[in-house]
Amino acid sequence: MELYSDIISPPCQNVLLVAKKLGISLNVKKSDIDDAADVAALTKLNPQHTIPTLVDDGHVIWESYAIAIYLVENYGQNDMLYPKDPKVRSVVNQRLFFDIGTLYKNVLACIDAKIEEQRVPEKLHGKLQQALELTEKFVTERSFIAADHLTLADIFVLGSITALEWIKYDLERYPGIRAWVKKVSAEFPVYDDFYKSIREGTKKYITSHGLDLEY
Ligand SMILES: N[C@@H](CCC(=O)N[C@@H](CS)C(=O)NCC(=O)O)C(=O)O
Repeated sequence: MELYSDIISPPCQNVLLVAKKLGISLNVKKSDIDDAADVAALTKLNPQHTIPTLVDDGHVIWESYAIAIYLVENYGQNDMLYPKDPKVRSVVNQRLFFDIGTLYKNVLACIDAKIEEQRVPEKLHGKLQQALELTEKFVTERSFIAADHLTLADIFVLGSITALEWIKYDLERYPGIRAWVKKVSAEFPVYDDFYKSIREGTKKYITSHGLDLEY
């Protein structure tokens, strides 16, 4: 299975972590979204030319949440990451849709503003704060964000929280999130190395693109 990916992209990080949890080895093809040749090659597979894009024996799928669900449903030895029980799954889905539509959306808006305007406007800051307050509530209601064990929702929300480093966001006010980050990352024996590669890749990207960002 090939995954077109770049470690600095949170949606790619999420899919890579899901694959690690499932014990799937992916043939990772590094795809630079700023490189015309890479974008042209990707566009042949995915008209939306987004990473991550997965190719499984000719079957092409993109959108990280859809890829993650596909991997669990096809290759998971059990349904732990995406439970089949409708009530449990509905909570996982709620958190996943909260991530794509609210949390990650606001994290990304803040990162874009920081890159383009060197500052995060008050209004965006407020929206991010509201999303983080909800996240704090979710991670303290149960052992994990959607169930009493790790699910896809933990992996995706972890990606959004990790991305806050782009804007050097201080999580001091969110002790629940900080404790949950430790618990979720401890679920991955390779997490420290994985995190190191995110940091190194992101630093390289910031330098090579001449971005005025402290990271
Ligand atoms: N909702 C998509 C977002 C994917 C996405 O926008 N990825 C960015 C990199 S983080 C990308 O490929 N941008 C290039 C483009 O849109 O052409 C997902 O979760 O997979």
